[in-house]
Amino acid sequence: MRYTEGELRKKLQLYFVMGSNNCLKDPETVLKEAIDGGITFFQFREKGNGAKEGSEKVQLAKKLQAICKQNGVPFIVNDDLELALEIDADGIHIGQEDEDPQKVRKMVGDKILGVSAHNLAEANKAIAQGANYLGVGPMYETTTKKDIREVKGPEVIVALRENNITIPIVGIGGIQKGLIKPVITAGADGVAVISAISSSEYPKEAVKDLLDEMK
Ligand code: TZP
Ligand code: MG
Repeated sequence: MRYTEGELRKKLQLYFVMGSNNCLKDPETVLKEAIDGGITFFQFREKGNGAKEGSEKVQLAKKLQAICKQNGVPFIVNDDLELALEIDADGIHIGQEDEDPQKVRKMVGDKILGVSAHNLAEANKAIAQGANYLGVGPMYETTTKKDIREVKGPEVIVALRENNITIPIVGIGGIQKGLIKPVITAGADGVAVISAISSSEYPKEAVKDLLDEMK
């Protein structure tokens, strides 16, 4: 990996996940404002209704990647291994229904590999297969992703930590202003959010509010 585990832990503090259809405004503007507010990690997740495909998706990815690069924010691609390799992203994030992490690890070399996990068995398997961090959720109810698993709350992170899962963890799903503390207290290194930032009229202020809660 291009970061030490300790460095990655810090970078994962406020992880903004976004695609064009999550945004109220132009995605580049949203990302720039979110970076001004202080996000520490970014995932390009272009999927669902009206999501860009083919060359349009690649073009948008490149624009957002350039913004991240200028600002020292790691740029991760959701699912799309081909895209992650083509544009030389900093990493890739995959879910349980996606490609096998072991295969992805072989393809991406020392890039950051994030894997979604919902329980101890999935977490242990992901780690054995080369995950650098885990996305654990859904923490709370959300309407942003339709095919979500049962909401288990921050307790699932407590259970992972009690069972010797020590790699970096971010909580995800329904995390909004006022809901961050329980996720961090449970043992997460950070939180991953979509709508708390992307659906705000003022992404910069939204980010600052979220960061304030981590103090
Ligand atoms: N994975 C689990 S829940 C979720 C993803 C991508 C959606 C998170 O979106 P929001 O708006 O932060 O609830
Ligand atoms: Mg996926």
